[in-house]
Amino acid sequence: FKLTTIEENEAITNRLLETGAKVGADSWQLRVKNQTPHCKFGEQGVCCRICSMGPCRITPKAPRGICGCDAHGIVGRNFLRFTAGGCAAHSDHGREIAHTLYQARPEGPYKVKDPEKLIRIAKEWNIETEGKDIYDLAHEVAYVALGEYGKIEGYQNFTSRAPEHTRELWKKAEIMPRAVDREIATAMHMTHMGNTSKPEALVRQSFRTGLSDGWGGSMTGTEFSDVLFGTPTPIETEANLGVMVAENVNIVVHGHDPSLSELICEYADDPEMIAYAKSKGAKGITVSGVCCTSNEVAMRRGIPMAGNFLQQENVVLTGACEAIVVDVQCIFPALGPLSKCFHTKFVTTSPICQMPDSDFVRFDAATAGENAKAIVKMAIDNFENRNPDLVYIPDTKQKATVGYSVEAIVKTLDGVTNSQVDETGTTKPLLQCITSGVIRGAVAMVGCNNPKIRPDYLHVELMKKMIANDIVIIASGCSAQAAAKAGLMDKAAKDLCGAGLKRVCELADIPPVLHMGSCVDISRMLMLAAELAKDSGLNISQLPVVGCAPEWMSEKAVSIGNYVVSTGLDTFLGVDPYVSGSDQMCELLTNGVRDWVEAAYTVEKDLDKLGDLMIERIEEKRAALGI
Ligand code: NFS
Ligand code: SF4
Repeated sequence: FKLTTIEENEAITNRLLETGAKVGADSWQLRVKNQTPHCKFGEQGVCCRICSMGPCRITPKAPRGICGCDAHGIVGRNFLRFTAGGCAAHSDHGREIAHTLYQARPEGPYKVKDPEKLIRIAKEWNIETEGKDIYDLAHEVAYVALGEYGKIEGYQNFTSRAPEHTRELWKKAEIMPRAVDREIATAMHMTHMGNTSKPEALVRQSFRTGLSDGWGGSMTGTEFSDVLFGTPTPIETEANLGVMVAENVNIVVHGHDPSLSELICEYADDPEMIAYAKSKGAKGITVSGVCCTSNEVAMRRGIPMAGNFLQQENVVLTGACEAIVVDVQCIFPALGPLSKCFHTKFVTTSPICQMPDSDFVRFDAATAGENAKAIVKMAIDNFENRNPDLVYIPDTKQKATVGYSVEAIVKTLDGVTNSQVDETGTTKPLLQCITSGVIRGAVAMVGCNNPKIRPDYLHVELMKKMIANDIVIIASGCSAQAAAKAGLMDKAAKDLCGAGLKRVCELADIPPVLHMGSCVDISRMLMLAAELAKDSGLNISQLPVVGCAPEWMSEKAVSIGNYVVSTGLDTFLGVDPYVSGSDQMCELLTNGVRDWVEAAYTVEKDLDKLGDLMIERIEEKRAALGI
């Protein structure tokens, strides 16, 4: 067993960029050069353009904007707006899923695959379930879920899943999340010209907005995706560009919303479609994915992962991609012009994500079946337009076992310890592994790639360091894909672990890096933390668990960071969230907020220091518990 190294992946990329050069394609690698160095004001967060008296930039000579706002107010407002953007994206995705559930019908295309979970949620929300048709119940629950976005009073329903202590902290700090749309609107209102410029208030609203994402919109996305498409269970798959197959029609799904990709997978598997592909000279159809939509279909169907965020152009550069079909978020507008250099169809499907140089097939829950079929057919018809001289699919790929929902983790670990029978079905076996020290703790590795960091380097190196120190990794998003591509989700990777974690991997038959899904599925990590706290009688902040987004880039990642910290988990970042221009904001985020939520941020760009700090933090928590 051998990991795929960063150098090997870079060699593949370089080879693909040669093809790009041949056809005159642009690439992020070239655009980064044109954009460097970045604007210093922007980097420090001290540029304000929220009114037309500006833009104002803070310098030692000009310490205030025209309205008199100082650096702290400007940095704080920018941070809150960043959060609001992220929360809006995640939460609107969740709303789409709730809307899809609202349209579920027994005859399809959208059905209820996990009725048990639906009933569980209904009971939590005090919705009568007795004697109700499951589809009637689905519509009722979906309707309530949609109402959560604009509820007139009260807090997000899902916050009742958080431990009592955590909710008390939220109430005391006045960050308990109300309606999702309201938190986003409040964020925009507070940051309008002439409103809040006090850092503390801006950070509080950043946290409340983040919490309405994590314990609201994102959790809605995760839970109702499970209801519709099934709660993930462990499944085998593969990762890296080598999953594409030269003889087949290659369809790549990219984006975030599984409503589209699920149906594409379904039709690509249809015997009629496969026969059609064969009639066009292909051997079959291969669907693979990029970014979080890939995580969604990998977790539930074992659909292979072609790559993560910074590999999205690479799938087109193989010359063997008949269609890259996207829904929303993290999609490079570059795919439009790039696809024009090849035969590739760039198919956009959502009114939320419209791009030049794409074929727009408006995807709608009511017509989803026909839409998906038309897209698969479009890809097949495009097979004959390939230029064989441009085709190069690197044969690099790794095996991966994925599908670790909270339910799956609990079930998998049931067998590991000699715990009492009555403790199975809880997180107690996992807790026992942690208390005994066989596992020292856990790191939630999440987030994107960012050209400021060698793609995947921090993700993979930190994970290697953690597992060697008996710290288990739960991963999601592009971080999870980095792990899968490297080989860290192959069960054989247990050999890279310390003796304790290795033993657990053997007993439970799991890889040391557990794929928990997409970025909205970080809500699964919240639920796991809440369960661990309840089952142990500890507060979440006492658990030897931390979060880490070493290569993050998107607004969504900041919203996530805010809800993870607010939930009581220390969070480590490898990229600064444009706050270095205000010492007051830095002090609040890395220290001050600890008084409200018992956790804070750490920003550290050095790989070794970042890893050491996380281990230190985990060991500190253990020492405080006397374990
Ligand atoms: Ni998360 Fe998923 Fe990837 Fe980052 Fe984008 S795909 S929602 S934002 S880049 S991890
Ligand atoms: Fe400048 Fe104030 Fe307007 Fe911002 S709000 S652009 S700091 S005048």
